[in-house]
Amino acid sequence: MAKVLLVGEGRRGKTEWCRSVASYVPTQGVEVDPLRWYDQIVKVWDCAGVAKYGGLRDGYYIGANAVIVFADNETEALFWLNEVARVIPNINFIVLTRSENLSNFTTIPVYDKSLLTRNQIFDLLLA
Ligand SMILES: Nc1nc2c(ncn2[C@@H]2O[C@H](COP(=O)(O)OP(=O)(O)OP(=O)(O)O)[C@@H](O)[C@H]2O)c(=O)[nH]1
Ligand SMILES: [Mg+2]
Repeated sequence: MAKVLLVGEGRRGKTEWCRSVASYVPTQGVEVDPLRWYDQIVKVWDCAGVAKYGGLRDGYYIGANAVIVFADNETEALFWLNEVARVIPNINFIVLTRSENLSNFTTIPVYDKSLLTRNQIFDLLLA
C-alpha cells in the first residue's frame, strides 16, 4: 500500500484537499486518510504545518513513497521538500499551489491545485 505525505505551512489547504472543511482547524500531529486510487487504497498522511502542532514530524515521513507539497511560494516549497528529503532522499514529489501563485515559482515545476484530480496526482506520483 502506497504512503503519500501532505506537507506545507499551516492553512495551505492540505486537509481541505482530503475533504471539504467549512472552517480552518489546524491539524495536530498527523491525520491519516485512506483515499481510493482506482482499485487501491493510498494512505495519505496529512501532516501539521503549524510548528507547535508538528509533533513527531520526522517520524511521520518514514516509509513514504511520495509527497505532495502545498505552498504559496518557492521558498516554502523548497523548505518542505528539504524537510522531507532529510528523511527520504529522492522522494517523488509534486508541488501544488493556487493559480494566482504560479508565477512565484521559477525553478521547480508546480501545478495549479484546482486543476488536477486526486487520481491524476496519484498517477503522477505512484504510477
Ligand atoms: N494561503 C493559502 N490559503 C489556503 C490555500 N488553500 C486553502 N487555503 C485556506 O486554508 C484554509 C484550509 O486550510 P486547511 O486545509 O485546514 O489547512 P492545512 O494546510 O491542513 O493546515 P495545517 O493543518 O495547519 O497544517 C481555508 O480557510 C482556505 O481558504 C492556499 O493554497 N494558500
Ligand atoms: Mg491540516
